[in-house]
Amino acid sequence: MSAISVEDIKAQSRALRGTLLEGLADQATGALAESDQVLIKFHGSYQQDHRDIREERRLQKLEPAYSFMIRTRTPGGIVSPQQWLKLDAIATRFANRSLRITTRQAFQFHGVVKRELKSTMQAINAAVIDTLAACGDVNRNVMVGANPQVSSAYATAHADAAALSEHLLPNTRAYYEIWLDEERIAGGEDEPIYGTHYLPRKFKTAFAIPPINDVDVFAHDLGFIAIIEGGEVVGYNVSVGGGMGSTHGDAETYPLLAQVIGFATREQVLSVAEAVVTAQRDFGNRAVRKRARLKYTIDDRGIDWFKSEVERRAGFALGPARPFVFEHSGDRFGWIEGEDGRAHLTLPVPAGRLADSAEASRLTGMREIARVHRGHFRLTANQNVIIADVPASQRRRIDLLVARHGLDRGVGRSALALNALACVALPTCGLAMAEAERYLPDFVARIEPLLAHHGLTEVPMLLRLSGCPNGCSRPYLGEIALVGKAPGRYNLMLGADHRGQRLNTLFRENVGEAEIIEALDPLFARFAAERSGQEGFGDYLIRSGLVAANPRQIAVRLVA
Ligand code: SRM
Ligand code: SF4
Repeated sequence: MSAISVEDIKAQSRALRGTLLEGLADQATGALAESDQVLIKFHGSYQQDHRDIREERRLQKLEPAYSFMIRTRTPGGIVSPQQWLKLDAIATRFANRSLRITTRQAFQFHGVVKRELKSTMQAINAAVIDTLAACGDVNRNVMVGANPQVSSAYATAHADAAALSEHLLPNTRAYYEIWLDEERIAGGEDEPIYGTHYLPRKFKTAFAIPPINDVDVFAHDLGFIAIIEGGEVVGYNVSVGGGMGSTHGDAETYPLLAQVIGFATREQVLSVAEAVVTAQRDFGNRAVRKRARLKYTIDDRGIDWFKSEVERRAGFALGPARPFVFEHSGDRFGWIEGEDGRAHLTLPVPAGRLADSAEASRLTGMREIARVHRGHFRLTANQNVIIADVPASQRRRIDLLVARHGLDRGVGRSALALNALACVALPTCGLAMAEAERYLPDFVARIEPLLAHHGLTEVPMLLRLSGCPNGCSRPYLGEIALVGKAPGRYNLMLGADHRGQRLNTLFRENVGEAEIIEALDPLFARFAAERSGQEGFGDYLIRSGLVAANPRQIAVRLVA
């Protein structure tokens, strides 16, 4: 990488402009300058290359097969049918004929070549969706629980999340000049929240709606846990300092769960968020990028210090945290009746990849549904999709399309397969050490006979695969997780709960498939024999002492 630091690149970027315009015009290479590769993230895109053919291209003395990934900013993962059709058309025309639902309720396009990057960005914006701040050292796409029990709570939390996402956007015209050909200004706009250097690192926010923790609220830098009284959201418990990423062999990096620091009313949400963000801006570690996330700022300085810093900046004290209960962090598949008689259909999307294959025509099927659907779509944090707000008269039509295109088919037959997450990993992710998305069907095929043998096919278990320790599928909250170490080799992590409130523990290091299956077999046998009631696999492993609790686990405070 270049000698110039990310901090300098940001500071010298003229509000995120860099030399992106010039780089896009340069047809001699499919790549951008290194500094622009940093800056383009803030615009919602990453330069990648096709890793399956990297070596072949090198031998042919060709530059790597560069292309760009583009990520949307879709707070709460909501899109209309009209938007869906436009995104589908973009995936088909400019990308690799797939729409990828991410673990943060966004869409990703893969395989967009540089000469079509601008047209693709314009097409996305023509769908009234932008990509600004979907990546980069700023507040990213804001998540919202997509599986509400109470529909009015969902609408309120979504409105608050969308307002927050807007409030924390970088204040730059660069995005509009570069991608949408809007009039150029000199740069140097006032950036009141982020300042010239933006945040030390990425920043993530989620809104959870108890009793479902589908967003894994404690995995985020900042969380808002809806407190519902009399059917209305009266405010939120605020959690800070969660994060998943770590680096193999570097004890200075580790996953941590967020801690609840108090209660804020709905009116206080923006002030609290701004106080948390600016405290991290001013105190986050800018010297060591691997230690730059808010979780380390808090771990180094203490939660009490951080809470008072936030209150000082916000100008008010947080209230005492209020009671809440999370029951699970999974999605609820199939039809669910809303309060208003409208229904919502949650469909499984294995590893979030909507594409046409021999097994299911997910891209085509969803396109056909979008053509007739009058409600909206919600992406879930578990990489699935909800066809939301369906009147009774439309249900049969949607059911027929679901059946015709195999949209209700998961990656396997077990409850474990239905709840599985897998990050993208190879071939596009530049950081992948092992397969994840592409390995999921094979691993499920290996583990399902084992589950069947022990009578556990119907028992929900959270399986999470990540191609490296960065943890994009939030693997450290998996009851069973595989974290990539090398091709075909993983760290096997066990013992998280199914509510997103306990981290798992390293159980076997750097093992292949056979050793993973061998390690799980006796644990499944014991679990099947000794399970107490509806106890989860992770809870059982910790209770029985078969797996030791993660020493970094901070008890998630349910009530202050
Ligand atoms: Fe992630 C980097 C994909 C959610 C932690 N993540 C990446 C990159 C951009 C690789 C890179 O930097 O070159 C991956 C692109 C792969 C590709 O080809 O598409 C990538 N991350 C993803 C997605 C698409 C995974 C998925 O299968 O859905 C998710 C996109 C979310 C979105 O819409 O914004 C995604 N990433 C996450 C999550 C989960 C979450 O946020 O809830 C995490 C763990 C939570 C956290 O941030 O602590 C996560 N991604 C990382 C990290 C480690 C950050 C750290 O603190 O160390 C990296 C590497 C980095 O930032 O240096 C990373
Ligand atoms: Fe890539 Fe690692 Fe994230 Fe998977 S966990 S998408 S391999 S960075």
